Amino acid sequence: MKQHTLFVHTSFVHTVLVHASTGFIALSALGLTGCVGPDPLSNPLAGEEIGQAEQEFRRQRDPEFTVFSFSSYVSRSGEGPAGDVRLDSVTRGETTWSQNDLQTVDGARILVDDGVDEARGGHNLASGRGIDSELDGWEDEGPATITPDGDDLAGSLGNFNLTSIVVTRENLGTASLEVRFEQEADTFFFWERGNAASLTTANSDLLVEALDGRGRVIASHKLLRSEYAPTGIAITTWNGSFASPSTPGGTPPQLGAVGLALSTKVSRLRLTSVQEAAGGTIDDGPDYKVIAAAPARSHRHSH
Ligand SMILES: [Ca+2]
Ligand SMILES: [Ca+2]
Ligand SMILES: [Ca+2]
Repeated sequence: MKQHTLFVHTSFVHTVLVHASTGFIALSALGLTGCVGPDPLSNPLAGEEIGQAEQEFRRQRDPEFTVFSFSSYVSRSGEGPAGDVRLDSVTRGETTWSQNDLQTVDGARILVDDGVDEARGGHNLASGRGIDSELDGWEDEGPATITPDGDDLAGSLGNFNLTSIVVTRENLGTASLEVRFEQEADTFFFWERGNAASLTTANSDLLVEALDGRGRVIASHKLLRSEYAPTGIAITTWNGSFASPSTPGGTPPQLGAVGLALSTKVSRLRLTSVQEAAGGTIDDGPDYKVIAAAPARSHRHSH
């Protein structure tokens, strides 16, 4: 269990400060009288009030992810269908984030990648980019490699090119990547690529965990393939070993998109998928991009 400490003001201000991992959170109106709480023996309502306070306390203390849908606005150079796909903005309801309001991944490290690709080499994680994206100057992209390190995968995610993604193959094993943003954020935009059997949207699941400053998990949500909405954005992927679509001129897969809002701010996420034998967990190797809102924009800019 997480430890917490209550500090009760000795003044008449009815405020309790909770020392949580995210700092001091003020909870007000807890029904405390002066500096001392009500005596449960002499006040039959006190237990109920404390129960409400406890609920309020828990609601404030345990951050949660909420799923939301958003629209993606992209542009291409016109070089060709296998080139760059640059994200220019996203909208959620009445709120728009342009590139200046967003932040891409600043660092990444591979925590676990114990699958083995017997046929092609490497493990499950790969760094992919549009087949012709390097020839296309419309937007930067990361490397193409089936033996990436954390910096390679940070390079995959550290740009606005939606063809530049972390690819996960489907060999038995666990693939877990920690990504870091320069500034804390509470709004995250995810895209996931389908394949030949699921052209129009996501076909993989991904466990998303929010980490606090100590690296503890403070919230988690398993993003299911069914939670993504089709974007109509087709991409190609080359990872240095094989391509999607697998044959030249084949129909390229499209991206699904889904957002996660967190009730607090973090700068680190842990992204994990598992592939087990039939009957176990089968996340089917998520191929993803994640971009965060820049913090100043997260709570305003409705217009
Ligand atoms: Ca490019
Ligand atoms: Ca996929
Ligand atoms: Ca995959």
